[in-house]
Amino acid sequence: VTRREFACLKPDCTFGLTGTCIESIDDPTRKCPNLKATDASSEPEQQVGNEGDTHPVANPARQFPTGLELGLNQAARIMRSRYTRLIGVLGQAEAGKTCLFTSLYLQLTGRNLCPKYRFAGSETLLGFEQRARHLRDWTQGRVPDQIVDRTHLGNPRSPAFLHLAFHDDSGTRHDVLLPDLPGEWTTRLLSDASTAERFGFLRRSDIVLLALEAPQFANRRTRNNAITDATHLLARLSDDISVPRSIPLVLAVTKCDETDGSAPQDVQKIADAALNRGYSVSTIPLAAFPRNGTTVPLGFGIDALVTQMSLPCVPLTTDTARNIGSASRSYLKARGHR
Ligand SMILES: Nc1nc2c(ncn2[C@@H]2O[C@H](COP(=O)(O)OP(=O)(O)OP(=O)(O)O)[C@@H](O)[C@H]2O)c(=O)[nH]1
Ligand SMILES: [Mg+2]
Repeated sequence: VTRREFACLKPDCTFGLTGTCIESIDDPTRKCPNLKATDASSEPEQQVGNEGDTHPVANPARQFPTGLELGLNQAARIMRSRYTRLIGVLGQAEAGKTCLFTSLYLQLTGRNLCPKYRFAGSETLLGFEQRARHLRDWTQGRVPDQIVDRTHLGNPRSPAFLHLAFHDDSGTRHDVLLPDLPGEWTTRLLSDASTAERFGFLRRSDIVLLALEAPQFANRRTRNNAITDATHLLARLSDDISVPRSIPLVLAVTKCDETDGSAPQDVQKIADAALNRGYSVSTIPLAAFPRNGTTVPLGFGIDALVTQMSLPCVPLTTDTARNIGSASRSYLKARGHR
């Protein structure tokens, strides 16, 4: 029996996804009273959404997903049923994480990435549509000031995932799970290492995106803070969350419409810091929703992001990794490909 066939009744425990027991019980599959086997025959259907995700439903009657978001157990269910890439994301409030995912969804469903990538479905269609609703009011080509709502979780202590499936031009289907976390989680992680455990699912992810705001790195007033915070975040990632070196990091540099479509030079310091810690790292300049008056196209860089999500072992042209080859090999080995 593999660890993914278990789910814990404790709301904060992510064992179902991470294999880590919140109470550090030795051999939890045998000794933890809260851990329940969740094979197809015994797993009770869960409410989709964060609330109640880790509690079994008292009424065993079949419940249908709301399509808004997936909790840890539903994410684990998808990962069990087919090969799915888990995309880890970290980034402070307003970094542009939700906009990135919304743009990814709109680019795929709007057939803007065809013929290279085609939308193949989502188990969280309503969740994406809910995030995109302000954009539906987009009038006369003007981007609304508030593009998406700030992210709040139904259960503030448990991550929520969006699901997206797409085909590449060879016809291969890719499923990805995207955790849309509130920026407060990252901010809190910086000040309080004891919150690292709720990011435990990152240890099982296929790549980890660090959302860094280009204007913060370009502006002289904010540059030093941005560098300090991002470097500190890397330290938390490796020392406190213990993200394995085999998981590639992607510096998702958001709002690059404000920096002429390229990542500010100082972002390279973060790439170097990641390399020094033994990670392979790529940098992707992005502009999910460029401000009016810029020449950078809508969804700038999203195609590169999709490539990185679907082929994490292929270095991009903006790749800064010196050791991506060996990292990719160990990544593939860890995922059982080679
Ligand atoms: N210039 C520019 N601004 C953007 C872009 N994408 C997002 N923004 C702005 O950044 C704001 C915050 O974006 P969100 O996606 O909500 O940020 P977030 O990281 O999800 O924030 P939290 O949910 O609070 O953690 C948006 O309301 C936009 O005003 C972009 O491509 N260019
Ligand atoms: Mg958000």
